[in-house]
This record gives sequence, structure tokens and C-alpha cells, in this order.
Amino acid sequence: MTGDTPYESLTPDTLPARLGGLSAVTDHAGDPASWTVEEVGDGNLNLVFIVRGAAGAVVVKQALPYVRLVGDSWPLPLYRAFYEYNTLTRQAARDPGMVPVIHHFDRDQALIVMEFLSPHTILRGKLIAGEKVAGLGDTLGRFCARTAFRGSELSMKSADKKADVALFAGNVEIPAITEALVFRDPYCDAEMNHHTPGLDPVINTLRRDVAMKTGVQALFQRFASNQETLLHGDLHTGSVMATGSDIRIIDPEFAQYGPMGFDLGMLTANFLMAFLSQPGHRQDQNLTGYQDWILAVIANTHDAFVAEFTYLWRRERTGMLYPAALFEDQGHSSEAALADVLQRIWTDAVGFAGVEMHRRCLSLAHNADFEAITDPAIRAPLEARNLMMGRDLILSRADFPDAAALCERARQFNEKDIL
Ligand code: SR1
Ligand code: MG
Repeated sequence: MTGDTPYESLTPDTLPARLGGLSAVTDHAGDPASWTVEEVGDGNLNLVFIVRGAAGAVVVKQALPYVRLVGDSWPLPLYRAFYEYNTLTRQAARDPGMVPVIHHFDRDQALIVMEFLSPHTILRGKLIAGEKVAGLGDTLGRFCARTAFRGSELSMKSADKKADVALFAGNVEIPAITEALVFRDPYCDAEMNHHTPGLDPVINTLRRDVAMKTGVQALFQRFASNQETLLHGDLHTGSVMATGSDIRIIDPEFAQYGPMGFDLGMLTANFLMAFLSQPGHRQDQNLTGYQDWILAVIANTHDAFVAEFTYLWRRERTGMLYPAALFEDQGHSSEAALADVLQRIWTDAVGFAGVEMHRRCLSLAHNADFEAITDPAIRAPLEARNLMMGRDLILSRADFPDAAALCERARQFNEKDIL
């Protein structure tokens, strides 16, 4: 395929002829005559093919010109593959080994050829199945800290950061999805909303709560107007692939510049939803033991974030923000300033977590954690706990000293009869 070929979506049948001449694929999968091609995309937006051949396998991810979940009535620019590719290269530099290796990028075809992760599976599926992953919180917390710190003017030269902000500013339509589905739709009668029967009293409580909606909009303002680092932008448990001990981050097509607490908050929300949905997936000893493990992952993620961010603050603070010239060079510690920055990030993260917990039960794209609970009579009370805890996090986001306090609050909501 050359840069002159107009965009055309691939199919398992056309892929070998169209990509058979690409060494990026043949180097890893072997002779095209040996290939089998399977389309495995189960996300909301894209085509994902696994190409298996005599020499191994690769993944080919191709953007569609519309939202796959909805159909061609919702067009979506192909340029998201360009931003995903550019984010993957930055994340690979900022936290080496944490994202799939990129073999090839074709901007016109909106496709990325990348490492086939095996035997990794999507983390959300593991959480629903009750599987544990060693080192999960440590790895994810470190990834959030490294990408947040190294993508900001705490570390980068201001000119480089500004150039990158300008590059990513071209990505308008993808952040627009988050702007609508996350920060607006759960709180009004939006067309694509849907929810489990029985939740109306809780939804009414949320929509009547002006203080909470004001909090949501304050968080939205930070998301939309604060460009402090390059975010993954969609860091839920479906954007993590893992074995029992190896962990990778995928799918950063929602990347944009935004507040440092956003990715940490999204991740935390998705673990809280995994925690709160567990009574729909298992019982008794297995239930409490596994829920305890999920809360430990939340605490580990936060602790690892703080430890790594602190390490980078002390060793890599080479950007224009909080310069040594104002602190260490004058014999003043910058540790109080670090604590202030970390507290702001954590407060944002708690608030963003609350909003994410709302949108995954009320807006367009729900979570399998709850959706896989087929009986609405079991699902609705669990989602009600999740929705009311989301409200609490938004309203009280400045009052949680650490993840231990957040986990304690989760335990309380896990006991509540709300419906
Ligand atoms: C229309 S896209 C819906 C959701 O899927 C993606 O994974 C993002 O989370 C987005 O909000
Ligand atoms: Mg995705």
C-alpha cells in the first residue's frame, strides 16, 4: 500500500493482498501465503485484525470513518490513528516497554501495525472473571506518573511542549466525544443515554443536585482548559492488556493535553466499578477476597504514582515549572511544593473518577463490569451504589487524604441498600 492509495477499510479477505508487500508485516508474520486473518475488534470505534503466519503474528488496527458502536450516522475523522500513533511513540519513550511495539504506521489508511500481545487479555475481562495480575497497581501507577510528569513542563522544554500541544490541538472530534458522553450526557436527557430499569430515582437525585453538577462542570473546565500533560485520555481497564504478571497499555486514540489527574482518575473509577460490580459475578469467600484485592490494586496504583512522581520530581525536574533556581539552589526544599502538586492531582483524580462512574452507567458506552450481570434486578442495586458513590466523590473530592480513605468509602458504599 502506498501513500497515494485512497483510504479503504480492510477486511480479512482483502488484508493479505493489500498488506502482503509490507516488510513490517512479513518480517513478523512471514509469507502472506501462510497468513490467516481474524477481525477481533470488540471496542467502540475501530477494526482490529490479528494476522497470524508462519513466522508469528501482528496486530493491524485501522480506524473507521465512523463510530463502530453506532454506525455511519456518526462520522468520525480517520485522523485519530495519527494521534494514536504519536501518543504511542511518546508513551514508549516516557515509560519504555509499557505499550505495544509499533512496526508501521500508514496515515492515509489510518492504520497501525503493531506487536501482537500474547497471551495477554483485556484486564476488564480478567476482573470480571476474578483473575489476579501480579504487580498491577505498581505498574499502572508508575505509568501514570511517568507519562504525566515527562509529558509536562516539569520535565519538557517549554518550546517542545508548546509545539506538541499545537500538534494535538488538531484532534477536535475525539475529545468532543469525551466532552459530551462523560461531562454532559449523564446529567441530562441525551439522545443516546440508556440505563438499567429501576435506576430512575437515583438518576433524579443526581440531576437535581446543583452542587454536584457544578462540581462536574468545574472538573470539565479543568479537563477542557488545562493542558498540563499529554493524557492517554481513555485509560479504563479495557485499555490494559495483561498476563498474570505482564502489563501493557493500549489504545490511546483519545489522547489530548489535559490535567495530570485525569488518567489516574479514570483508572481508579474503573477499578471501583470492578469492585462494586463483584457481587454480580461471585459469592462468599471468593467475593470478599477478590474485592479486597481490587481495593489493594487501587491503593497500590496511588502509592506507586506518588512514589514515582516524587522520584521524578527529585531527579528529572528540568522544565520551567518549580525550577531548582527558586528552591534547592537557594537552600530551600521543594518538598512542600511537591506535596501541593500531588494533592491537586489527587483531588482532580477523585473528582474525575466520580464522573466516569456516572457516565459508564448512564451515557452511551457502558462497562461490561455491570453489563455482564444479565439480571437487571441484581445489576440495578449495584449500579445504584456506584452512582451514589460517584456523586460522593465529586462533592467530596478535596476531602480524601489518600487512596486508603477512598477504599474505605468504597467499602461503605458496597454495604448500602440504595434502591
Ligand atoms: C463513541 S465512543 C464511546 C467510548 O468508547 C471509547 O472507549 C471511549 O471510552 C468513549 O467514550
Ligand atoms: Mg479504546
